[in-house]
Amino acid sequence: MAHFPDLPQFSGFMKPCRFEGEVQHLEVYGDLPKDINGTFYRVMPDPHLPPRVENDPWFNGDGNVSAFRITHGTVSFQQRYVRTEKFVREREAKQALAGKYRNKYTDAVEFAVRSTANTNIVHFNGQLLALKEDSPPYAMDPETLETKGLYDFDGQLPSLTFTAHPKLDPVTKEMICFGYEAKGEGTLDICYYTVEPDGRFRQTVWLVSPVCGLIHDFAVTENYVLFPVIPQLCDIERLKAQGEHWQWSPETPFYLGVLPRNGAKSSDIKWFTYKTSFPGHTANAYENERGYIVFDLGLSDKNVFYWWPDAQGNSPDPHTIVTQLTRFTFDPKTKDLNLPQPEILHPGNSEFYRIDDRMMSKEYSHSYFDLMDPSLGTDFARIAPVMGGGYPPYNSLAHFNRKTGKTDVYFPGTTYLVQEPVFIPRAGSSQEGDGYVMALVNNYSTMLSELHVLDANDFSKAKAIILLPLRLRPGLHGNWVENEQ
Ligand code: V55
Ligand code: FE
Repeated sequence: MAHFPDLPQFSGFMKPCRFEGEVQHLEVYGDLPKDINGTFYRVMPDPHLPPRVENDPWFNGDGNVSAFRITHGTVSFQQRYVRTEKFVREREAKQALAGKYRNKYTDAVEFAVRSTANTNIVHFNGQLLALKEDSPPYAMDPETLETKGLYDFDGQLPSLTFTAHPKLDPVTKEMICFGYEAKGEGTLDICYYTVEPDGRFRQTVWLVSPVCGLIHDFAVTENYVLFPVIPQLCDIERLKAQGEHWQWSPETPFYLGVLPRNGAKSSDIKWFTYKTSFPGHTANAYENERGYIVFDLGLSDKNVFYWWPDAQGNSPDPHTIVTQLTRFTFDPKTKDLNLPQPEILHPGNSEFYRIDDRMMSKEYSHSYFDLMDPSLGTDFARIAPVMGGGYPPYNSLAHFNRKTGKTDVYFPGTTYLVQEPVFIPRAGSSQEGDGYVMALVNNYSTMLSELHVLDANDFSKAKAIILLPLRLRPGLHGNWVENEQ
């Protein structure tokens, strides 16, 4: 096939970008603070060739990494695809060879590793790790974005998989990780592991999940790790029959695995349950003064991944899906494994929660996230024809302050949607929430991308708007890396 399918996920703003290269001196409007010095790395699923499977979901595109380097008020941009085995072999073959999302039984050739490296890009121990949760990381050079290769931590990686959401401890600098389907597709095995700042593995604990569910994000407190299982289940027989990797299971509760963070044995895991729900991205978790776990995450009562329906083919109308920032507070030592009723921290339809990362695992008050609030005035009639589809849209950035209960909202305008924010600490300040918030913004009137920079304490307007001469496809995750790192 010589072009992308005429489907929402390949149309309008969702048309694959596929650009590699650099642009120096991006246009800057407003006042870009001179004390922002570092690089914003982010990754988007961006199919480099038309897919083998026509209705291929957004989640299956090839990882294309963008780097925005900011120094003393100037910005340069670079973008490069991760040279995964899939990318390299397909480029040589001049056609897609990998088949369905996470189903090797639909491939044209046999791959050693099927990673698309499209979900997150994390800086650890001097290299960038491009992550897809079905595989080990790919390592990249932070300066050149050259792919160094598949990275198994010099042979230490015990799991076939590595989460797209590892946590970096701001104090010990260790990386806390896990893999699920860790002994192969359809397996119940979870592997929990932590890596010292110099790359040495410190501990590995093998766990067994009650169901073969999707464990996308997780959370870490001072003394525990939490594994929220999405009731989207994998079945190896369905894979062999060339079916979908995931199927929504309305009979399956929301399982939350709770494991001591250090020195645990496999049998120490406790599986708490709550009514069938969709746990989205986590904001943070910590232990309160009573020793209870406080766990903040996005929670929906519907199947957020509506493109993977249940066994009967049912899935919700995307317009009816709402995710809310939700707080579970519970005693990790209790024998009652039913989670108590959670509290809704913010009523809006939100996702992509970020915090001041220095507060990871600690009691905190500030979170920053994407919000969809149609009452803000988005001109849907105007943008709908060029929006494309297959992903959940958000029209504003929110700053929620738990201490005051107040939310500030940044609305970039009637023809814009936003991507995931990142928090940038102000140089020289250690106070939580003192800094900037940055996010890529899709401009549907120019059909180009913009980087909007806000003062974290003033969401009334952007401090600076950085224009790209390009349209970047909606991405998943990114991170800010200070120059001295
Ligand atoms: C997610 C994203 C993925 C994936 C599994 O956002 C879960 C959640 C971009 O790929 O493969
Ligand atoms: Fe994610």
